[in-house]
Amino acid sequence: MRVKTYPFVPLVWNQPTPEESRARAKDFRESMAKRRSVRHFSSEPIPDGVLEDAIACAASAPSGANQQPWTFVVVRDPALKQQLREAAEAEERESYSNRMSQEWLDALAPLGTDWTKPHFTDAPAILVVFEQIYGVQSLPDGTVKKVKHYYVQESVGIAVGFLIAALTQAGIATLTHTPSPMGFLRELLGRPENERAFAVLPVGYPAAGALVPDIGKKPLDGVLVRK
Ligand code: IYR
Repeated sequence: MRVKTYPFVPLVWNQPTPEESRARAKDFRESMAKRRSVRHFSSEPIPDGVLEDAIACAASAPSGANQQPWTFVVVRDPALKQQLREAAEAEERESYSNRMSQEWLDALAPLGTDWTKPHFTDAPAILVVFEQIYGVQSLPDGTVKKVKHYYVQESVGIAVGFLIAALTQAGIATLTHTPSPMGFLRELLGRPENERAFAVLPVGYPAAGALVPDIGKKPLDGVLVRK
């Protein structure tokens, strides 16, 4: 069966002046440069609607064949957050003691991370981003068809970038946390077989007196190649 193209419509495009472009690029760069990964959260709630807007921003990201291979789960229930914490800490404890190589532990040592994950219970909400390894289409005859997804990890990575930028813009702190292995997330959150956890992002305000490591970013000259 031949697949039809979408109808094409005129692009909505408001071109900024060069000065406006420069000013906006600088403003955004400066606000994003202040972002820090936060590991100590207060329980202060997030204003209504902020997470929904941030997730809608993430879900507007480009994706392979516009398949949007992602699901965002927002966990606010304290009992479920506690369960997630216990499961994550059990995996992390095993990873830090037996699964991670000495080289890996040495790479992390300056950041002071360990198996304890208090952010699961301290932050007012936990976002769990799932990648949809394949799509599931229900057919009129009641059967279900698997749909191949393309560039899933790239797409979900871009969406998480949008999510972090949107949260930062809204003044909400987060951490990109990848407990390993992550199978417990699909189980505890009751997600279907075609979904695999991609990242966990606790969200909220930093705890009073929260400390962060005094790290820097590479200078532009170290990451930008001009030809
Ligand atoms: N998942 C572990 C270990 C960890 C790995 C990397 I790479 C980090 O940048 C930070 C931590 C943990 O969350 O502690």
